[in-house]
Amino acid sequence: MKIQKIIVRQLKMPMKHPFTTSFGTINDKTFLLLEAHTNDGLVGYGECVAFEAPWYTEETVKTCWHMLEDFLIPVILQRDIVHPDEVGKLFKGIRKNKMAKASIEGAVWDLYAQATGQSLAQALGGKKEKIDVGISLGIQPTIEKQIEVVGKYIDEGYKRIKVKIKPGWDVEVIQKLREAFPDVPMMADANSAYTLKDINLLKQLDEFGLMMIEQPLTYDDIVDHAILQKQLKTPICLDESILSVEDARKAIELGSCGVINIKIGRVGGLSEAVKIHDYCRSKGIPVWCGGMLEAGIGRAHNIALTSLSNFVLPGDTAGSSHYFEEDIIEPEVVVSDGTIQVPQTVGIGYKPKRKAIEKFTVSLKEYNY
Ligand code: OSB
Ligand code: MG
Repeated sequence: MKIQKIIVRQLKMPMKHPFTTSFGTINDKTFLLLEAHTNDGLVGYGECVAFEAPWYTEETVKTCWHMLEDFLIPVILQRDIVHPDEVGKLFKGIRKNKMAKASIEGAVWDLYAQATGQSLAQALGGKKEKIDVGISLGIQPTIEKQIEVVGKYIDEGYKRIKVKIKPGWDVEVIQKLREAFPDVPMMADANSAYTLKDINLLKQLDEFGLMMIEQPLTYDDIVDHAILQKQLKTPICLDESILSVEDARKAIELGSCGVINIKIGRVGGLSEAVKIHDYCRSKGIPVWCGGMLEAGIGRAHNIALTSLSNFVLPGDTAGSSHYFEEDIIEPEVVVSDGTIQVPQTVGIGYKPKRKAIEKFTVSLKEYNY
């Protein structure tokens, strides 16, 4: 298959609730959406998960657009591509910029699934018909409010609750949540807010029976995480530190984590995500699918990936209505009893909603050289 034209749009979607992490607050979801057209009339979509500011990784909406326009799209247009695994190889001479790369690769996976008459899940080798989901809740203004919000999502049936922690918002919050919800599968995500100097505090978190503690230390570290993991019973889950299957191998060999959160954008695309999944399975390391507050296209890709067998822990892929008044796909992603049905129809299994896409578009550019 050959891609003849790519349209890059910047969308801005208001979020229902502000999302606060150890770094700051997101009120609107601003992101790039790619539409790739083949010579024989298929259209595939990819969502770029980079945020406006480089707090989670170094990429931003603007750096991604620059990389797409000046480097990545020119490599892809009119190139004969038989399988999406080839995209990573075509990008080999371009370092990092994983989220920008993943946005094109995602569109190519969508096209490949359509061209071969499979669902995206099937094309990736996923067998599950439904997936278990959890929810990631931002930091709330007060502990009382945090308990109320957690209670609401437990009642909705989510299979595990993740709360964000940061220095000054950690042991007491988790302790009070545990008192309120003694048996609920719960975990905490620090987004790299601590260092080994906080070891005593992190050891206190070890007493609450958390499923895991996500990325407590620096975003590019695997050495201090190994030192910390030796002193904790609770498994450490790495998020920011894992950008490739090689990173996963090194972290697992060092004993830096017991669990890995796989995000398609962070690792440069679905092909690398599947490799990490397979490697972790061979090492007995459970994985789950992380989230980037995606709109419908990215969410559909996460659902397809989560249908692979070693995604044994509930991920962060909540329903569309948790994030947005209106999503850009139909039907929207619906969670019932803490699960999402994996679409079995050809492609991503959800229809892009043209009207909504146009409504949320703030700028666009077409590439067909
Ligand atoms: O660390 O997992 C994270 C959102 C944005 C950036 C980083 C993270 C998150 C989440 C929310 O935890 C996941 C979601 O609901 O999409
Ligand atoms: Mg995280």
